[in-house]
Amino acid sequence: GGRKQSLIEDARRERSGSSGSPGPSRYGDGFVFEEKQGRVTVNVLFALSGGKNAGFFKTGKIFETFEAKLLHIESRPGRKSKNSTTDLEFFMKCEVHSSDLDVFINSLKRVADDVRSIPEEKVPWFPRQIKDLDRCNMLITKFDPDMDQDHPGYNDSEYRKRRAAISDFRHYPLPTVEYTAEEISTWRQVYQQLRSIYPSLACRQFLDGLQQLEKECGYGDEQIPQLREISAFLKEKTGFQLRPVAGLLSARDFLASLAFRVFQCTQYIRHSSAPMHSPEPDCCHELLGHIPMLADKEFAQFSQEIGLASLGASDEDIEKLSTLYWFTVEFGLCKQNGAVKAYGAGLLSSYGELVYALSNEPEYKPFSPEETAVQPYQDQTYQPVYFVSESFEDAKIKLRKYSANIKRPFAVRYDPFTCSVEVLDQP
Ligand code: HBI
Ligand code: NLE
Ligand code: FE
Repeated sequence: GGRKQSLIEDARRERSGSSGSPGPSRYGDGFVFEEKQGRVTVNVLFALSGGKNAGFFKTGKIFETFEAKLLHIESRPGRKSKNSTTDLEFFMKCEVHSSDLDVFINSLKRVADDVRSIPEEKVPWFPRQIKDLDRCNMLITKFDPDMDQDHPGYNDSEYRKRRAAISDFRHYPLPTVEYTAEEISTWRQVYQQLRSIYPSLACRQFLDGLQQLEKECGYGDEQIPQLREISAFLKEKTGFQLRPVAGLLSARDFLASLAFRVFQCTQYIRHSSAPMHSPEPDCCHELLGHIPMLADKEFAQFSQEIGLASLGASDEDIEKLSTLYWFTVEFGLCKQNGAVKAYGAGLLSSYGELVYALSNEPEYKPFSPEETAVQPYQDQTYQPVYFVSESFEDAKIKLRKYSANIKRPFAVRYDPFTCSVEVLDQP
């Protein structure tokens, strides 16, 4: 369009003499940007000092003009400026046409301060030690009761306040929550309903785990078990430990923690009006769906391997890995003694979906990682399709093989003595 053309001409005039050569672009600080189908991904940082924050919208105009595809946006307080108003700094990750990169950055320089552009790193950051998991805290808020109008707690401000309070852990790492009578009654309903159908619908490994938890960890319909106790139990069984989290985590952060045998667990409970299905993870989902499986040695090993495979993987591979995780660990079905049983946590924590998944309504497909990894999935309500594996072991073996084959320019090895990940250059 005309506006873009005039910006390009302005920038050309300013940039005396340099050629606007297309292709991988070299910008200012000597970075080389990787080009993919004529586009580059770039991290742009800039500040708007001294009360110029509204200038943010001018920068927005530039993003629009250059048809930049925004991938991420963040702001943070910057340094104090002379007139002592705190500046804001912005960080935007975006994709632009490679041939526009220089002009795009120069245009931003005209409306913002301290503009820097850094090429997207080839290998995304990933945790190397358990303590790095403090940085694996990217929450996805789309199903929060504050954001999602379909959430059963959307119009219940008391519920929302309580959910936030439970997720506000100042007494880190594993807070004890005093659940209210209403919360315990929701738990009881969920527990009793599910418990009665588990024997006929859940896989053997799950039933074994649950039985141990009932015997050794206070599982039952009278109280909501506490994370601290369950974490100690799991640590002895399989070396897994729990970490409190405030809601649905990004797939990358969630999977990364599995590499360290850390399971990120929500602690609030679903809304009392919808005990049979929750759109977001809650303590029923974690404690009933996931924990019994994590008490199984082989399943724990397998979960850690998925986690290790995810470290530093490309966005595309993370997407595939999390889709596979979705249709196995969350919603997987397997054959056992000639019958189809559930082993997925999202099924084992939802009475509504567990009954539905094992009725003759939904479509079944045989589990095959290559196919399953690209199946679009439904995260608002019940799945239209489930993948059935020949056995629980078969799903594990196939998924393991798939994860081990994800291509990365390096290899990782977990050191159980230091609980850290070693990164080895691939020959
Ligand atoms: N976050 N808190 C939390 N709990 C989960 O079970 C969970 C998550 N984020 C992603 C996720 N599960 C998976 O379904 C995959 O997207 C990896
Ligand atoms: N739908 C599940 C449940 O009701 O327990 C939660 C799924 C979380 C991914
Ligand atoms: Fe889950």
